[in-house]
Amino acid sequence: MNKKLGKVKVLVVEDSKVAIKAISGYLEDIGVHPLVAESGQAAVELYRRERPDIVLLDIILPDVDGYDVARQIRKLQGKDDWTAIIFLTVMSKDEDLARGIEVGGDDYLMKPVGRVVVQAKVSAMYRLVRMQRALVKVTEQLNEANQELQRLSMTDGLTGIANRRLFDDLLVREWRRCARIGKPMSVVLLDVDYFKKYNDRYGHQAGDDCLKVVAREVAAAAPRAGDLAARYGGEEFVLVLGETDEGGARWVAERICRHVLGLKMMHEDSPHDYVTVSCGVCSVLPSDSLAVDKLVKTADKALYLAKERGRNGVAY
Ligand code: GH3
Ligand code: MG
Ligand code: MG
Ligand code: MG
Ligand code: MG
Repeated sequence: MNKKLGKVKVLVVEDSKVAIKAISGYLEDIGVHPLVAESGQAAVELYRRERPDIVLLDIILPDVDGYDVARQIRKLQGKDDWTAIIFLTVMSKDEDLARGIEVGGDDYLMKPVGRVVVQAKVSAMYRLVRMQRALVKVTEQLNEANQELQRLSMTDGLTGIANRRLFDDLLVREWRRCARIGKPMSVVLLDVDYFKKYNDRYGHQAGDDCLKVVAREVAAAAPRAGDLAARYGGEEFVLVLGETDEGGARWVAERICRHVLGLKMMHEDSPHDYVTVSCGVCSVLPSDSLAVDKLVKTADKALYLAKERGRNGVAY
């Protein structure tokens, strides 16, 4: 007896008692205890309840015909419980077979059919069922891996917040959204002050840790759906603030400056004694005639101004 087949769930759909007895006998021989349905309706019910691996399907039945049963099974099955359908019938015309395949059959056997053929066909079909399930599993794993890659491709490795790529993407989307609803939007560019000196004095590792802390502050300032906090590059961060005018953006930027200073991360080579950030703010009412990159360029100019004015502050 083939031990593997002991687990196979086979549904025999057959209205002739004699045929049921014969086919069941062949299956029992190889360790399969079949479910039996004697009408099309009973077959669909049993399929729904038991989700068999293989259906041996007669065509001429007392109620609906086997073609219809096959169609209903194909409609009912999910993508991860594929069932093999083997027609087993006296209908011997080429067209009958073609129709069986067309409605979702995987094989077509003509009665009378002997023990050896039934057993071999069930074995072969079960091999296919297992392969199909393995394929579904691998596909699921691939999908998960893909999603993770997708997530990683948009995440900054050091700080865990969004990276430049996601920023570029979201900026344009937010621009279009705000243009559509006629609301202003803002960009805040942030840059850690005297960060080269910070690295020089405390080391690159401490510099990395400092960037992680600043990133957390920046991210906390972007909690709404249309907001995004991203690492723009190096020790620079950027905030996209949807539906936010200049007043709102300045308020957010000033709060970040206060919070970062309030963290009191020692920076002995800064005139502020602690790590600080400078911010450049730009707000616009997006429209077709205005280019989206103007927003970042203008915020960058404002940032330069904030640096000139002594850092640890906001310019616009
Ligand atoms: P300013 O106040 O004008 O912004 O001066 P700054 O020193 O912060 O600016 P500058 O552009 O001269 O130096 C930026 C420094 O940031 C230099 C670079 O080594 C450092 N940096 C960039 N990315 C990283 C990083 O991922 N980790 C660490 N530790 N340092 C970084
Ligand atoms: Mg029949
Ligand atoms: Mg910089
Ligand atoms: Mg600089
Ligand atoms: Mg800097």
